[in-house]
Amino acid sequence: MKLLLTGFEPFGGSPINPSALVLDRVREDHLDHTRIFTSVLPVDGETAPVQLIHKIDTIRPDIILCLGEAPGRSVISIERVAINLLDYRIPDNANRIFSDRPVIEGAPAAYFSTLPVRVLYDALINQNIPAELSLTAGSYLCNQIFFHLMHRASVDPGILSAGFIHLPSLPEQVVKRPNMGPSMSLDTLVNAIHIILKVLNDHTQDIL
Ligand code: PCA
Repeated sequence: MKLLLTGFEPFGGSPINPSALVLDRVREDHLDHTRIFTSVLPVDGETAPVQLIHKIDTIRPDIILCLGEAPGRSVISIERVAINLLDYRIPDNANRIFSDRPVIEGAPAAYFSTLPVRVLYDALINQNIPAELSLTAGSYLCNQIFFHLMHRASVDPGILSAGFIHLPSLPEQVVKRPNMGPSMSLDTLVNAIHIILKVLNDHTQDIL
């Protein structure tokens, strides 16, 4: 099997994005039945979906997991649902703001993740990693990419399992913010993604 794992470039004035840093640390993971491919997506509402779809077309992954940073969240958020809404609170890295418009005109209002979200949640909690099942990925780039992903997965029988997970900011990011807020260490995030990749490998093997 092939697993495509994506992260995002930094955005919103931060020089780093934990979702991109994690990719470097898990790329070499050895999974029994699965080869890992990684890609860092731009925080650009025009080019990010094009890059994602291009990667899917060239790699033809069986499993797709997209990661992003959720500043202000304290735990790993396993997203359940992508909504067909763009409503940026801050500009993207190309200085664009999209408000009150669909991600894809004429597409359904929402799609559910097809990752085994409860199994992933249980696996993290069992390893003492704080996690939640989240009902919103927001209305910015992460939700946008998640929606494009699930729209594609809805018509692509080659994609067995796909979804999105938000990561908290890193301690070195929040110490520079006025109110600081919650964070999680890179080692814990990497550990969480190791666990998630193993569960996805085993679970997808079981459903084949
Ligand atoms: N987080 C943003 C976009 C890129 C990222 O890592 C979001 O939650 O939409």
